[in-house]
Amino acid sequence: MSERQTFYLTTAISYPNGAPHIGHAYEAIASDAIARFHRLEGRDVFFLTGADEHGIKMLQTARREGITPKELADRNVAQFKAMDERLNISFDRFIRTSEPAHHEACQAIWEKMGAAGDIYLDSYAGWYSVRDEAYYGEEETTLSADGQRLGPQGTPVEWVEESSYFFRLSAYQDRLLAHYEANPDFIGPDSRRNEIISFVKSGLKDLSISRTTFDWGVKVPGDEKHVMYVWVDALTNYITGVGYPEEASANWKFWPADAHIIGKDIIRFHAVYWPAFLMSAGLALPRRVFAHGFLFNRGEKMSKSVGNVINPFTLTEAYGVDPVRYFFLREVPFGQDGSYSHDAIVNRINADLANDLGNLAQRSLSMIAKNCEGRVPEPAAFSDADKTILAAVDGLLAEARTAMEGLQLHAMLASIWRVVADANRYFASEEPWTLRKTDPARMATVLYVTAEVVRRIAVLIQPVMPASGAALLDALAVGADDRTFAALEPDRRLEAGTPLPMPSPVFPRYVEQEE
Ligand code: ME8
Repeated sequence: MSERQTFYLTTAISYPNGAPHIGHAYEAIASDAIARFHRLEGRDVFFLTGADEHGIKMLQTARREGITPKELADRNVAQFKAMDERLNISFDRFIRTSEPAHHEACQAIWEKMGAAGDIYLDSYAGWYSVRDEAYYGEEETTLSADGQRLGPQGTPVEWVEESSYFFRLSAYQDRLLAHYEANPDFIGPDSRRNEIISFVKSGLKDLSISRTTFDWGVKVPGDEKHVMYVWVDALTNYITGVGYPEEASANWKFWPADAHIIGKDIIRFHAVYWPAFLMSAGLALPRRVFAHGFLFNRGEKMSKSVGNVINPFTLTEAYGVDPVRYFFLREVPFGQDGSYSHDAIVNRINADLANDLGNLAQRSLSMIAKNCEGRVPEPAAFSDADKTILAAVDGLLAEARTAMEGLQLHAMLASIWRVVADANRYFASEEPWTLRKTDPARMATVLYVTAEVVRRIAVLIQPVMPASGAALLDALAVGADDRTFAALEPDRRLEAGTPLPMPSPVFPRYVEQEE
């Protein structure tokens, strides 16, 4: 038997210096939908997420709160894990950079880069932003009205001088550009790819990769006064996560990653530094780095029940987990910025979920319960209208695959809902409630076709709405083994005569709370 194809997906690892916010939830949801999609394809998926616990930012927050950075991390990591659980995030491993195995991996990759001649000791002086954990050239900084020097992200910078190890990033400029050229999908979306190419073309300076002013981090092997720059440590999580440096470990087969999903603010670290480190260490490069956009609350007042603080917990409490997952992935073109508001979320819930898909399922299934002895009806020969809607729904898997290939999650959902709309028009124009009296055999066929459309759509929405997809499949008595994309092969249809449970609505309307 041939090995199943592997698929390795990662999120960024979050800074646990505060509670998780909507941006973290968004990244987790999108990545989870991608991981679930590939599992439904039958692939051997490894999905990594985690926490980035080192660096001066953690140290400073901990000091302010009068606790150790480890205590701070422990407290917030529990919140991140609770968020993942709430959002139904199906990660295979939650990595923490404070784990000993991770320290070992960082030291191993450091030694490889050193052995390649890419690390040297010097001293560093420059404009440092604590907030960004990055040094900037003078030309990248500006002076604010009150005389504060600011980095390119608008954060305060200060002049810092210290002894530091450097990574010979300048030596990788041509190799990086050649890699971008040869692998057009390496960086996505295209706007980010162009941004990175022009950044690299403008010239790369060697990178300061150690610090001596604090010790909360991974020690530099052989020179323990230094801890590694937090980004060397953070990026390495992607290989620690699959067993590095033990290349004999069972999970190393997953490397290189198929996709690193990150936000647009950290694309440079992932598309420039990380591949250079990997080249230096003689390791394979990830196949793709994809930057999603930022989410903003457009300042619209959310409803009272949601409260003023819009965090992932209050949001899912108010609207439900699957509707929130659907909203973010449908509303925001993946790779672009997006915004959310109470009205926009309620509109998606009521229009797309309750009215379009919810009603289609509930109306057809309750007619079957009442008029077909609660069994999948026996269809007669298909009319042209039946064939047209079946062809449309049969074609969705191919469309979803194409969309997923480009990580266009919103396009996948748009295709599915285009067919949901077609199916509603089909149902309305066939009028099965009239056929009940005039032509019961034809009614049975229309209900069969509609139920088959619902089955296929239920399979396809599982990556985005796992619980709702499962509930629809339960309502159609689809067995646990028949819920993958293999069940969407052209010859697979609902089996007539299968007894069905009493249907209950899967997508309730959102009703405004009395204020
Ligand atoms: O950057 N909308 O951690 P982090 C969407 N530890 N995404 C957002 C967002 C928003 N408003 N705000 C942040 C770090 N993000 C590093 C990563 S990876 C080796 C190390 C995204 O907690 C952000 O772009 O600040 C990043 O991908 C993720 O949330 C974690 O951000």
